[in-house]
Amino acid sequence: MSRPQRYYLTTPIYYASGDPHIGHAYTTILTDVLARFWRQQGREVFFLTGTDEHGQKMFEEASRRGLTPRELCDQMAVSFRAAWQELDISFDRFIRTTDADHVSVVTAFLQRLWDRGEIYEGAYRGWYCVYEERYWTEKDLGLDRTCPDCGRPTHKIDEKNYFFRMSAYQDRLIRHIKENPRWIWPEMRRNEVLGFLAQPLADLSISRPKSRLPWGITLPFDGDHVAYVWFDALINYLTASGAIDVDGPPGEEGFEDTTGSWWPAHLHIIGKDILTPHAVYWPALLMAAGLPLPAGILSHGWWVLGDRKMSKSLGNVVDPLELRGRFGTDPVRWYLLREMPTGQDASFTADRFVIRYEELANVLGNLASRTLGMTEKYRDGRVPDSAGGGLDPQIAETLARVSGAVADFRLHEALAGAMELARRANGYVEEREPWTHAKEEASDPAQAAKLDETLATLVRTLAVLAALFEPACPGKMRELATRMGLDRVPTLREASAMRLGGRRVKKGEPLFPRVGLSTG
Ligand code: ME8
Repeated sequence: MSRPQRYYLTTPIYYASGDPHIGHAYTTILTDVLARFWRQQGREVFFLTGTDEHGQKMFEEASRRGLTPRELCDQMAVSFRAAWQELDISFDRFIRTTDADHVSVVTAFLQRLWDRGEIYEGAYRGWYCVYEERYWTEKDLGLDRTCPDCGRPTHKIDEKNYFFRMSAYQDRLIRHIKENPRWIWPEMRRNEVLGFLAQPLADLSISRPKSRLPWGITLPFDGDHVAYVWFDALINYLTASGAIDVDGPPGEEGFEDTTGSWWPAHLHIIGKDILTPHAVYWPALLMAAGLPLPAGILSHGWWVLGDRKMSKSLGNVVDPLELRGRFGTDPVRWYLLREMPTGQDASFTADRFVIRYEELANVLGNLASRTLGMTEKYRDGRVPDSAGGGLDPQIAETLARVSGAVADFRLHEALAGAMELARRANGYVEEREPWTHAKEEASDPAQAAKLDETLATLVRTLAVLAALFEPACPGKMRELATRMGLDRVPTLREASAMRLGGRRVKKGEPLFPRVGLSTG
């Protein structure tokens, strides 16, 4: 058998200066849904998420709370992990930038760039936004020298810094983006990066004097400085790939050959706010280190309330765990992925949340109840041994639509395709009217055969739906699989070929109960 293809996919590592919010949840669920679809397709997936724990913001937030930075990031790492567990995120590693292996890889990376003459000492004069952890030049700034991204005041900086010769990679980067049209997705973000690169690219400050910021990874070539938080953060993707073995003999740490590791990543999934670090700084750093580039970047839009980005500082974020407490995990996952066209912005509203919840209850939940209920009522819970091919053309069409949508990262469309099949199956029930066959089967064996065929078709479709909904609704689909007498949710391939005749099914309670529908 050929080795399954390996797919390494990553979320951003989130700042450990605050609790997880709906924006973080969205990116992480998006990545999880993609990971689950890919695993269903038989791909070997490595899914990375984690926390970004260094930097000035972290340092200031800890002191505001009367904690050490270490205490604050320990607390927050627990909080992020708990959130991902409650939201059923199937990550393979949770990396923290304070992890020992990460500190070693960042140190080795810095040393390598230093040895290759990619880093030089200079003076930085400019403006810095602590919240965004970003440098700005005077001409970038908004009114009253505010940050052009978040509108907060910036601070003037005039100090010795080390710089990475990023400008040297401008042409190579432009060529790479032009030659690989799908490297940055969606296309509007690719155009944005090309627009940014049409201006001269400056070198990147990659350090802070410890006298101003003692919290970070010490530069191996100057013990009085720590690495700039973005430099440290981006390298997390390399650390977790296992490509670099800092204890290897000199020259064999893995920088020359990443075979056998997860590097290069298949896809970095990020929000549009952090496109420049991922599509400009990161590939330039990798080029300078002589490492292969990730195969792609998926940059999604923002959840907004009204016309403002949801953000902690604006105080308008919805707590995903609070929603989960009221509606359950899967409806939150479903809403976020079904409602936002992947790549675009979407507005969070309670009304839309309820509409999406009802879609799950009235279409999928209803189909499951009536299919399993009728099998219990008319066949004593035993699935009839009929071909059950009544919806085969619709199933084939749906599988093609869903797999095309997943390949194009249009996950909202993949989920819409799954829901459409459930809707059609409900339509099939109305058309076939199995209850009339049930009434007449005692006197007419032809009616019994029709009823068998209807039930077998519905159960078979339900197995396919369990596989199709599993990426978005893994918990509920595990429950559904159990009621169908299966020991786990089948993969798409298994579900389409499965023989279900003779299996015992159980209707159980509604999958999506009609409770607490008011979000107010
Ligand atoms: O930027 N809508 O961390 P961060 C959708 N540590 N997604 C949102 C969102 C919203 N309103 N708000 C945040 C950092 N996000 C760095 C990353 S990676 C090497 C370092 C999501 O905690 C989105 O994915 O500010 C965005 O890119 C990320 O959270 C920013 O998280």
